[in-house]
Amino acid sequence: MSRIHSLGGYFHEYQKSVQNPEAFWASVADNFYWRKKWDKVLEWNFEEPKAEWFINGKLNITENIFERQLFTHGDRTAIIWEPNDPNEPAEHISYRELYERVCQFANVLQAKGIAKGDRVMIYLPMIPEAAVAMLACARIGAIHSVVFAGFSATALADRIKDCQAKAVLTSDGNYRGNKTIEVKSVVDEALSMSDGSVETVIVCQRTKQAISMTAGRDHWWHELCQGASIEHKAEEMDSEDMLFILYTSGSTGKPKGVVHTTGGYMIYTYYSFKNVFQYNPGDVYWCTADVGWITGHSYIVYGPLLAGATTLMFEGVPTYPHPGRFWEVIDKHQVNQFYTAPTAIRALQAFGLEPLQDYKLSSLKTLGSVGEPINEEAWRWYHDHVGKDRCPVVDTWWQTETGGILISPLSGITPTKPTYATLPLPGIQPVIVDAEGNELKGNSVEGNLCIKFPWPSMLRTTYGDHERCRQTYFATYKGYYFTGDGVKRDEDGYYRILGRVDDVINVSGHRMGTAEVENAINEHPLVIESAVVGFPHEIKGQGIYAYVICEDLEKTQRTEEVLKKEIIDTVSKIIGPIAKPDKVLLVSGLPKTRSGKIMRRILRKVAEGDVSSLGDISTLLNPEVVEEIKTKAGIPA
Ligand code: 7RM
Repeated sequence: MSRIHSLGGYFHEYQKSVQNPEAFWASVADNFYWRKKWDKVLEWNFEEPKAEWFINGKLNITENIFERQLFTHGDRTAIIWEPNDPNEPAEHISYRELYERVCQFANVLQAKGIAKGDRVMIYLPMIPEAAVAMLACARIGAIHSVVFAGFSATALADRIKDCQAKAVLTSDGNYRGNKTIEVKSVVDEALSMSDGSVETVIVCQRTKQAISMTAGRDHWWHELCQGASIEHKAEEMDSEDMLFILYTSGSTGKPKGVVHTTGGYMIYTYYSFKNVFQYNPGDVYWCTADVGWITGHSYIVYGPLLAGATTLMFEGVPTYPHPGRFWEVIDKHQVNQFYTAPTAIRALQAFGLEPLQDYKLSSLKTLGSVGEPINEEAWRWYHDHVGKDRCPVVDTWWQTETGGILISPLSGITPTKPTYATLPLPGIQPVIVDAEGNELKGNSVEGNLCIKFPWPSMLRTTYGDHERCRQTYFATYKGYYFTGDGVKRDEDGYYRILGRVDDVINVSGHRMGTAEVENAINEHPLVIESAVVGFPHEIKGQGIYAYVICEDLEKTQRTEEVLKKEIIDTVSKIIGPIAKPDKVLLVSGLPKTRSGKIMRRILRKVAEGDVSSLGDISTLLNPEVVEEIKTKAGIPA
């Protein structure tokens, strides 16, 4: 179904998808089970913006994962779960078993008064219950919002408040490498900061550490499941009913709740999964992302399960208990498609080839990359040493907002080129525009990446604030969805993503707004003002460089080192450890324009250690501060 088999086939499908998008997507949607078929495929305009797919179609996405497939492959493994500790046994969960666990938990949620349209926060580690929780929400029509379990209490509380969540699903603790992380106490702290919308907390037992349970509010997952039926009739959803909200960073301090709906997201994640990875029945597919990111949603849970695939879920980290763990897991479970992030590749590359030596990796057929631009060296290392020169590397470009992969090679079909995401998937119409929004046609051009026609898994809105969605994505260049990424189209028409052109940084594949980190730094009582920029980092892709103006050090009774550490800890507390600045520079001023805008361009140059082309700084309000910053950063005059 819907599978492309050759490069000619790809061009043919692409043509069809552009000439008649509605007929094209309708034929993909025909593969699914709709309780009621749609009246119209698409209605859209980018002014509001509005995009509606499969209008008046009725369905439930979990019915398409389970009921549609149970007769043909109820016994097939849906999820292989590999725990953090390799000595703990892996779990193999069949489609039938997963179906029963999802139905049972759907009954549990309903018994707790959670109904269609309610928001449910999921703050769980990488255990099968995370997938069960998402699917159970989808089954009853509740809107899930997964928050990465490494985020802080403040970050969790902000998200709970923003969507007025009614329940939180969490665990007692979380194993990560040699650490045990308290998860429940973070939830408790978050709830003490939020405004009472949460009535129910369901706690999954993982580490069995001692935790406190609030009577009436907190319940054990396993206790609620006792006696709950394993049968459940799925709620009927409209194609445009919300499936989930996922918070992501933008260029302002406040994360946005990106909204995805049911029908379009379902067919696009399925279609892109099958074609990009060229998944065949019986293959074992492994994506190393966390379910807290969009990659985990679309390509651990929904896409693979809709395609009847076996998807591996890994609880641990790449280097525990040794830097060969990924390769060990690939051999152990005979993984055929492996999908990870450049930051992980670079981190493992730093250990050399030794950790690879004990493993065959002969099951591998396809390697994937996602999350940030992959540098040529990492691409080659991945291709030559992990793929042993015989596995195509699919460099998949997409975003939380796009819901699924938009630009990528199809494995074994599209000829690859290191660092290139290559060509758009069928149905995707990328355009490159200059700063004024003029479309740059033809090959060998560089500019800002936009998309000019809707696709089924496009974001519909930002939760509770449609105007923000319009402003952020549809107002910069009229008539286009603006991605925020710079891009080059080369002489072959291949796309190479150059990275963000806005104030968003990408640290180890995690997206962060510079303003978000600044706000966190500013929470420290001695901080007056701060400015954050990204700088090239060997492993993380980008590191975080913070310029901070503080109260007079002498009055603070602290050494510079102590103050810097406090600032770093503040960020860790407010956002989470992933947002910790790599470098903090205490300065007396920040370079500003006359209108008071911080000149980040200068700060970026200093952070890179390259001040040869600072440009004209004479228009600055305070040009003298640039010399001070250069000196403090250790750049010779
Ligand atoms: C899937 C995901 C989105 C941003 C995006 C880009 C960057 C993602 C690639 C990439 C170059 C890639 N969603 N990005 N994939 N850059 N090549 N293959 O990562 O919302 O968290 O981030 O990530 O800048 O705009 S995300």
